[in-house]
Amino acid sequence: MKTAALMSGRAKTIAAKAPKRNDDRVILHFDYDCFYASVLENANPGLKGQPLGVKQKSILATCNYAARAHGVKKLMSISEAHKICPGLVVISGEDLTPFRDASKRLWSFLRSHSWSNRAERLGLDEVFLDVTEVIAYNQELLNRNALQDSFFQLSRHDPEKGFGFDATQFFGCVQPSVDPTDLVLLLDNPLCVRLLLASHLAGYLRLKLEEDFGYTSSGGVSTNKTLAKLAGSINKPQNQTTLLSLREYDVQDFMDGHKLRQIPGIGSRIAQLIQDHVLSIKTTPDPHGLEIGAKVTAREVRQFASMSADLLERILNRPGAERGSGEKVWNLLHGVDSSEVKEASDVPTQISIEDTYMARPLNTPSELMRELRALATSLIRRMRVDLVVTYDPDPSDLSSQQNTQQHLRWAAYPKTLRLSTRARPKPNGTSTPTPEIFSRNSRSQPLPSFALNLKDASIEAVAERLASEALLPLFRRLHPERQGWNLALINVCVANMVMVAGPGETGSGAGARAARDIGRMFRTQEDKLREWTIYDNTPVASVLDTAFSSANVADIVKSIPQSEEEEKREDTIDAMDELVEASEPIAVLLDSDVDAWEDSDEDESQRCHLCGHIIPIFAISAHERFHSIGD
Ligand code: TTP
Ligand code: MG
Repeated sequence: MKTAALMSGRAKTIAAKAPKRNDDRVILHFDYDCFYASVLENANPGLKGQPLGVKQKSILATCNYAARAHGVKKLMSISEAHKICPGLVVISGEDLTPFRDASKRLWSFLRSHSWSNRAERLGLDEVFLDVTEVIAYNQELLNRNALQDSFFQLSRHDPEKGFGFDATQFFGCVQPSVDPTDLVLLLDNPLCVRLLLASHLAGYLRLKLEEDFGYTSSGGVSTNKTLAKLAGSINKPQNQTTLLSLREYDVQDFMDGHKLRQIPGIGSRIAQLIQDHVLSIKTTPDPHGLEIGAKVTAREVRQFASMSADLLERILNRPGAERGSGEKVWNLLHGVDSSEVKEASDVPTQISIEDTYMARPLNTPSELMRELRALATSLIRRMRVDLVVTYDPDPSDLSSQQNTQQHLRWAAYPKTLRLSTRARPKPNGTSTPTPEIFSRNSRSQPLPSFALNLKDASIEAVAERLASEALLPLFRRLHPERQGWNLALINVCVANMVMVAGPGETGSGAGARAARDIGRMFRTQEDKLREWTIYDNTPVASVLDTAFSSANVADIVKSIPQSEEEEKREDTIDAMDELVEASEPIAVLLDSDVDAWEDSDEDESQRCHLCGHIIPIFAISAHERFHSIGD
């Protein structure tokens, strides 16, 4: 009685102005353990058990748990790691291909278990899975008289496909913990049954990831993405946690214990504004940024005098702030998150390739052209791997029978090409870079049609043209100076994907027709582009050198006709890109494994404005590159 009274009293204080959480969905979150290191171990099983670090530039992108046992940490410098662990095996992780491939394989397996096809990757090593439907189906099947011998059906059509499990207990950890003797009673609660079933499904899938693919993982089970991700981070590695949200304050207590910045979706800028308000301070811009949002907990913010969604909206109301941020944050503080797990698609939303030049900045035309060519080659190669499919030709189409190359078509094609750069921070008298260290400048234009030519152009030939005819002019618009740009990073990216109907979708021969449609559409586009594209038959390097070394450079650049209309069109594209980026779901802002990074004792560190991780200065470029990894 006493407990019940206490419970209802507490529930009332929370309910006063708390947003309502919808617990109808069941969401699983997976985070593969020391992912890059695991990929390399699987490729070379002899490495298993040895301390292993994965190198990118001069830092460890990650390290396995054997290395972590010696005190080696993610993003540590190689020299520091060797000092701590002389036996550390270090392998290069510069080529992301094996990581992307493994990520896709694991994601494909997981996605096949969402009956609503909702399986969303976050970076390369995290996946959200909406399993609401398969759980509801199995909830109906559960036999209360034989709980210990339950069978989880993975298919509606094949009752034999599934796994046996003991429904008298949860799989893995439960938060808050539950006394097994109470569980039978709790099973009267349908939400508890759903979460229990989901814990077994998560356990089964994690086991399959390990047995069939060789990857251990950490798992979170809850009713929305934020809660599932936070739950999953409680017991790492190789474990899972179900957040049992049966009573309202279970979720509130869980959320209250988190520092503001640990909550996925609350970026460092938002966290700083709220923290300043709650602590009645004005943080002077701190280049280290270590304290942002780390001083106040969700509880302190929530219980702050007159705190509400409206007050948060006022606190966050700054130029460029997104409307509704106050409500979004207020919801997150209460564990409310209605964002959907994105529907799985085989087509990436964008493909982005970049390289960083922290040790040696990029400064001269020949260095620049070499880099643009290399980036363009990787980009075209990636586009052909990710976006091109084979199709059966239309038998009545004689031309297609003569050329096997025509059996390839774009399943989707990007409309926009973007080039971004970041200069090295200017020395400002201190050894610490300013927060602008992360700022990038970019320019976009429609992707030239030749980039989609599959018929008679090699990857290298297309890349060469892309570098000289599109990327170089974009670069000049960003950096009109002849040389000495002092660049730390160049990124090339294609975005705004358009799906192309396949033959199976619209009848025989549609693939070939679709391919012709693309050609037609881009011919029109190329006609427009021709006005301001440099066409020159001289080899690329010399075009560049001439352009940059002759006194007429500025004239050449200026002479590229660029009508007001063109200018406007490009601005619109830039603005559209920004819109696309700005409207990207909070997923891009989600933290991964905040804890492991918070305790970094690096002196020279800075907080990443995207994810809030504390990054040693020397690791910033590699970390930034990590954020830009597309699908
Ligand atoms: P994380 O999930 O942060 O790390 P992890 O999977 O290696 O380790 P954990 O067991 O703690 O989950 O990042 C996933 C992969 O992304 C990681 O294996 C390496 C890569 N990565 C970078 O390359 N640069 C970075 O800055 C970060 C954060 C990750
Ligand atoms: Mg991981």
